[in-house]
Amino acid sequence: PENLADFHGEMGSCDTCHVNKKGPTDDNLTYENAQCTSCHGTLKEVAETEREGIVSPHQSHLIGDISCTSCHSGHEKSVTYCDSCHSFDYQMPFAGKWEREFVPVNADKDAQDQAIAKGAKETTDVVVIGSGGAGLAAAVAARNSGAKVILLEKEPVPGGNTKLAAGGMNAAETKAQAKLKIEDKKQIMIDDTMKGGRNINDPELVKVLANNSSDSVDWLTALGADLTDVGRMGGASVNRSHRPTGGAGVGAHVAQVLWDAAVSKDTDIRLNSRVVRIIEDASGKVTGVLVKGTYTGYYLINTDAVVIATGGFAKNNDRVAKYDPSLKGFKATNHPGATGDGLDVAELAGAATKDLEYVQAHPTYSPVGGVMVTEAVRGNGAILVNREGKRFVNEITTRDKASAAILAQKGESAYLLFDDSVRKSLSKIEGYIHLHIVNEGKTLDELAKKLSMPAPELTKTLASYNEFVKNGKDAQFERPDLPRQLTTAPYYAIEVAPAVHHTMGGVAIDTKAEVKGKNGKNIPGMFAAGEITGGVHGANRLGGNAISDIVTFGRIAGEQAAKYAKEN
Ligand code: FAD
Ligand code: MEZ
Repeated sequence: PENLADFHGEMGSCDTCHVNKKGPTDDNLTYENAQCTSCHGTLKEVAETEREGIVSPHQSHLIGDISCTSCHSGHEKSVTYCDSCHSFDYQMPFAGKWEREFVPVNADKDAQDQAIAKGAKETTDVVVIGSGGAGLAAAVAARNSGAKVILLEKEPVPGGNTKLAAGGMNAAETKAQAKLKIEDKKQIMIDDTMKGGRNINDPELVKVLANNSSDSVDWLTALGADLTDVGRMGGASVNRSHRPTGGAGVGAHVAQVLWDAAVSKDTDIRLNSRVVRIIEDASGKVTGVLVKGTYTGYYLINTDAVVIATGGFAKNNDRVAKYDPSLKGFKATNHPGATGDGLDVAELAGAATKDLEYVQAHPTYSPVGGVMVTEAVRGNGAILVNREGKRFVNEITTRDKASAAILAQKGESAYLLFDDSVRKSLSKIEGYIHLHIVNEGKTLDELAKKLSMPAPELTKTLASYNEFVKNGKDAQFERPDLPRQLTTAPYYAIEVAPAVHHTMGGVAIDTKAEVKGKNGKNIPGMFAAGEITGGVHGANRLGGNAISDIVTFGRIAGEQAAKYAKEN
């Protein structure tokens, strides 16, 4: 047999997997996945049978109930979804290689036109496109406002980039900050955001971001989130990045909380469902969306309003390089769906865009692990050293500056260096240890030897850095926050290099998340939120501001879309 379907076919007939011979009845493959688990057990049960010590493919940071068919495709070669970021050597039956080709949204125009001509079989109040944090927050908010919502996600797994977010969610004047006696002001968050964005941000959007940030933390907390650990991110004047107790990754947690809320509110969520066109009437008002279901093909949904929450395009290097040629060939920290389809769909429907030329590299990506190493490691005290064992930059400067400084070092990479006290301060680090990307030395000399670095130079660097911490002043690079001396063995180092991380530009919106048209007028019924939009972050986003952005503007977009649907 060539694939799982042939293999199962030898044991039974098509009804081993399908409810009828015609194949799948929905794009979530609800029936088919239930058949997998009825024979093989749940993901958790399968994980329990795996060897200890391996990175389990059945236990991960992915959210929701991950479908077996995300990897084990029936009629094609199976692929390891994790390989879209990492590179694991899993032994999987009938395995193929992870490969993706970007298919433009308007590639199949004739078939699309035919599906539109057939008309819609269903009608809803609000369609949300994308199941990342912005889309899920919009769906929950729209459901709370009484709207009927269909949420469409093109990937087989939900959560977009949101599920990968690590370091935290920025918010000012929060209860958690007050408890930790951190003095912060919304105005300082506004000032930091504008400065980090080189002052080209839309100031009205930045005000909405900062002024609603603590409300958004409260909103998530009321849904069950734990955002009580507060740390520092690059470019921030104070500690305002909120994450779960102990320093666990913020994104998988927030995405899971929003997912659970959306599911509990009976949102109609459809995976493997790519929106390829937004339909408007002759006056330019939104009337529907055209969907390509991976299994069910093209179909039309009539809707009063649409929320575009399709994220950015950092994983699409051709598109990135078009806007910033210096990033050609760079790896990306993003999930495989961050290709920019939503931008194409919005532009084809007349949306205006802004700031597309600003693409951000994250300074600390591990090329070995295929994973971004969170800024929170530096925020909690790690330093950056080059191959000569020397520091070369203020480690918590903004990302554009830190990335440029790393690229200027020999080998165009550097080492993120920390001690056991930093490890203990941030549970996210355990994930990097689990992925085998961390070098460890019982002494600094041992670590230097492992890294082929001059030990005396590394020792001198640490001694002078620890002296700066003691004196409360970094006399070398003016690092503003010096959380702890690095004196507790063992010592650790991760090789890091910049990778494309965030696309600041996108669809132009106003403070109500309404999309502005190329003609200068808002497009009736079209809303957008999250990384698909431009204007909030200016030329350079501050770490921690995206999760804040997607929750605040996601909620606004959902509420406004529901209100619009009720009134129209
Ligand atoms: P996403 O979460 O990317 O969701 C968009 C969804 O839309 C995707 O699932 C995508 O598949 C889907 N989609 C796209 N096109 C279509 C289509 N045509 N039809 C249907 N579906 C479609 N920010 C912070 O503030 N703090 C952090 O700690 C942090 N850490 C990060 C770590 C990593 C590794 C990465 C990659 C990013 C991090 N960010 C962080 C940035 C932040 O996670 C993202 O900017 C944010 O989550 C984007 O949310 P979103 O909902 O706009 O988009
Ligand atoms: O906002 C981000 O992208 C972020 C904080 C990432 C990280 O380093 O954790």
